[in-house]
Amino acid sequence: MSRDDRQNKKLIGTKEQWAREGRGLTGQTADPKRARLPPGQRLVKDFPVLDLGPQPNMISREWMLSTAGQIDQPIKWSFDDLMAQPQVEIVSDIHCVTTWSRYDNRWKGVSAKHLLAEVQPRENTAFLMVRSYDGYATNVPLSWIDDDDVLLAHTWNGAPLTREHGGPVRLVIPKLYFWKSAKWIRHITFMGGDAPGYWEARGYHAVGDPWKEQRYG
Ligand SMILES: Nc1nc2c(c(=O)[nH]1)N[C@H]1C(S)=C(S)[C@@H](COP(=O)(O)O)O[C@H]1N2
Ligand SMILES: [Mo]
Repeated sequence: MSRDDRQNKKLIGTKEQWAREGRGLTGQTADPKRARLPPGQRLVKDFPVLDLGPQPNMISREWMLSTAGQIDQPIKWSFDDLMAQPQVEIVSDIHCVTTWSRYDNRWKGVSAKHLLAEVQPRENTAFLMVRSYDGYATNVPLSWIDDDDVLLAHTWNGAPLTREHGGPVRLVIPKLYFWKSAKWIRHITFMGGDAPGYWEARGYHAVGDPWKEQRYG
């Protein structure tokens, strides 16, 4: 195993340990309309990189997003297809379960509302499983995706999203802990029932609302 592999394994092991210990929990909740910084979080100015280690080196020409499951109109978008959709710009905050938060990130991309309008989820859709090119997966309730600030983002602070932060395209769900914001997004399955993703199978919360401190469980 390489030095990088050993370090990645250590980081994943540490996060699993945190879930067992309930690390970071203050036992408090807050009202997002009144408290910009959720309980137990601290503000950072840099932009930390967190993932499982292997970062797909994908040029936009090779990128594809597909959808399946409980929808009437599955889509398959290339990067050009994505750029041909209506584009929006959203400034939002990041809250990572490892307790760092970063304010005022300017994302540009296609809104999740637009994607939902295109694929037309069926009545019984309740959860999405989002899958990535590095093998990562995370589950998100449809109600949290169906929000004006949720984006398929290709640009951060005026520049193309870098590889380490999930470029060419990542999901951004500002009102949930950042592990729900899948980098290098590849596929979305619309599901009637819930199922755990990578971290959810390792003790992390199915929803992950930072103001309710839904870190684990
Ligand atoms: N594909 C993929 N997406 C991912 C991850 C990952 O390992 N693979 N890690 C998640 C976690 S735990 C966090 S905190 C954020 C980190 O995003 P950043 O590296 O841009 O800060 O990405 C999330 N999305
Ligand atoms: Mo994270």
